[in-house]
Amino acid sequence: MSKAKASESTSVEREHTRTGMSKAALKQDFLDNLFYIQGRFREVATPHDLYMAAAFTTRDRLLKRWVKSAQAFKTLHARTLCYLSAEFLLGPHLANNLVNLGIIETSQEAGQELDLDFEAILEEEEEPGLGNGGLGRLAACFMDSLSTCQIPAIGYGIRYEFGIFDQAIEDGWQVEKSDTWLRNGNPWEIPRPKIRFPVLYGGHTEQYRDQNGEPRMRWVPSWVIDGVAYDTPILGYGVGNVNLLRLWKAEASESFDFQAFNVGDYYGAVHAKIEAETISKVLYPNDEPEAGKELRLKQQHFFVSCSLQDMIRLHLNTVGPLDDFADKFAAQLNDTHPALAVAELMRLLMDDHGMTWDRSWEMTQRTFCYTNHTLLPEALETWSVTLFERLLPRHLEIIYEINRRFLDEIRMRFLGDEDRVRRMSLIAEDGERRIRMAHLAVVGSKAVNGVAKLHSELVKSTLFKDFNALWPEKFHNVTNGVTPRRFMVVSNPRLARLITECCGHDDWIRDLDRVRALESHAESSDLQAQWKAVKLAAKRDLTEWLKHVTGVQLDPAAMFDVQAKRIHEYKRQHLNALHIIRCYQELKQGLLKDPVPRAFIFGGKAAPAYFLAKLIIKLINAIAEVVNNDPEVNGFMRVVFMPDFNVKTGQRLYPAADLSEQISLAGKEASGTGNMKFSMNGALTIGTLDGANLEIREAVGKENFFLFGMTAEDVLEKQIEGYRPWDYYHGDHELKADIDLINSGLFSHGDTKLFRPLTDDLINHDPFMVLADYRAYIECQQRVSEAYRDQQHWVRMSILNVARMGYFSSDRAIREYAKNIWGIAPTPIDL
Ligand code: CRA
Repeated sequence: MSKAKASESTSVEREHTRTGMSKAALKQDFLDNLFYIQGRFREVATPHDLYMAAAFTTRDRLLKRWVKSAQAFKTLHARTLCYLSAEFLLGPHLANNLVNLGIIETSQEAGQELDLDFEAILEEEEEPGLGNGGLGRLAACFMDSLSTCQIPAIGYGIRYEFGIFDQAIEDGWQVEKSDTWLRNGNPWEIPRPKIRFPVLYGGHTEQYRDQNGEPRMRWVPSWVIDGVAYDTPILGYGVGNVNLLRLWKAEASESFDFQAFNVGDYYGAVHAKIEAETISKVLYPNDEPEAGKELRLKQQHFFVSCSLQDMIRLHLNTVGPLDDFADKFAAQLNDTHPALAVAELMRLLMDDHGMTWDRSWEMTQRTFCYTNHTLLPEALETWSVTLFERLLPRHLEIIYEINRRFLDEIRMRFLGDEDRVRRMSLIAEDGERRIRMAHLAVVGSKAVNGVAKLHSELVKSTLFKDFNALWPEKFHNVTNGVTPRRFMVVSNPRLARLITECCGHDDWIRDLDRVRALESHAESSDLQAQWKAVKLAAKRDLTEWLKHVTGVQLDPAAMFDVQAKRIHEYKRQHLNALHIIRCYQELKQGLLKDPVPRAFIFGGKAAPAYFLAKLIIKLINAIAEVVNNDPEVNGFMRVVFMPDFNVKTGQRLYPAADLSEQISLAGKEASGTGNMKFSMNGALTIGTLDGANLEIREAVGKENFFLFGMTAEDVLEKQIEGYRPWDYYHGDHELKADIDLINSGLFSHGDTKLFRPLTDDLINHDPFMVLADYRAYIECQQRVSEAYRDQQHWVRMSILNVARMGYFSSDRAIREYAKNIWGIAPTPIDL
């Protein structure tokens, strides 16, 4: 063989090893990566080395698709969606990428041949917990669906060094441990040290005249830091499309002259560097956060500024002049956390790129779209004008000017209606002057949406009533969805196989509407038997794992009744706890003749400073201790609090649930997405008419959903007429007995004060009307137990739930956004 030929064939071989999908190629690349990247061979490799080698082997296969996608998007000038989000709750990458590449089975076989424990390798991965709950996880599902639906997209966010805390339970209390996801390195990200932008803070602004004598503004900051890009490829399922997740890390500025500030002050200079890096250090651990923390505002400005500068750079590099920026990009604001982008884009276009106000404003309004995720007043972000002035003086000027022009428009439209002007202003003037970020987002966006039908209606009729009167065409609904790849195929492979078998194809994975084919088999006793077996196997797996992590032994034959989500009063985990106490009392009193055994399973983190939420966790664990150790009842009921609910542990939970608790007070849960994950895995829902529950119930059929409780309208009425929880407490002796049992000290080793803050709050205030819905909930739970007795009927309902979940795929949500809001068409990538 000639020399040239030999080298050609080795390069083909190498290409094959690094990107080939065959078992042989995977094995070879795995061993190569173990050796050349981890510096280990099989015999001395730690489990973590093996995981890293598997991750790099998978990443090698993503890169080819990534580069292809980037090239295609560049040459085609593809219109691109930028998803701006302070949170991306991604979950482990490895299994998901293997599924999306279509090589999970081949990899399992390759692992077997190399004598590897495949499950143990998957288990090694620490998930990037860069989010709190639903909002962050939604962003991650959307990234998966954007790629799968072949929409060119970039996700922009923050590369927090510490994501959401790890939760441990000690003596029944939540204890927070710091998350260390980066400790052992992150094989999925590629640092881009050259993609770096300065971010300005503080100082003052000044006017000057440009070369043409035009007056312009200049911002003279007192502090500059750099944002550096870290890229993670996001592959779609069964397609060549790879989108980019670009997260920013804060570093001390290279361009800013520290020495000028710290002459001879070496310590001071290093301190400034550390200070700069705190910006991307830690995720704020509050779901639906209370506004007000200075560092949080710094974080918001940080990632928004980097992202917009990056978009402008990309635009100038590919398309050219900035005049058609809004044709190249649509930018989705994931809640108000990135709403500063409205002012920042104005600043960049005017101050850095010399555009006029009018042109900049037109472009800004055509670029942004805004999703609202909550109506809870305490979660609506406002920033004090004083703080703003100190940190972002130029943005404050711009916001004032946006507001001045906007309020002029209102005064013209609604003559003499100063009350309306006050309500709609971007600045709240009652008390300390504050900037209303939601108003900034609405005014600066071309489209605003809620995340479920009911929520979007409430957005229009309550929160943004005045804005809806002004711009009715701006308001939309896009009901949330979740990705069937992670939440069915990855987490529940047995169920996925059964569905594929039953449908005769696996196209449902990319087109979830096609699971409807199951409907016609719902009566088949053969399918029912297999369905039951799949559920039982998942329950066995969970039982074994829970025994291992908590010591609590469940009975896989019992009904698995699960509530897993952030702990919050509005989600009413305490209502669930009251039902458990009711069951306990009835068993103790021998009132139940033939009880249906239940395992009550909870999971969820409480914000570290949220006292009542933490007390609810303690209460659940306290009840668990008594119930699980009482031989009189523990054959019929067990209670377990699964620690550290996150994407990874959630994936163990969803497949094993029989009953999904979605019991928030109507009108409070914007959508919920756990409700969808449970239902897709064959759990039946007990729920209120809240968030997406309404639509789930319509989709699966009213007869296959356990509904109880007040409607959002009832709630409003009750609030107006004056809600008196005290009356419920005294009017329902069982309810009273349940609450009194908590206060008796039975669950707290005789301490009658421990849970008082919770019970007193329920009896006297009960802001989320637990007591008003108690009776309806208890009765509904009795219907659930009755239904569970008839296993054949239950399994049929379970099959129908899955069969009718097509609508709740995040692919559907993304297609709606792409068509109705962004105006972006798919760009398929051929390999
Ligand atoms: N906490 C809502 O409460 C919703 C998600 C995603 C939330 C959930 O009902 O499913 O958003 N809201 O849309 C939120 O984060 C800032 O508001 C959530 O996750």
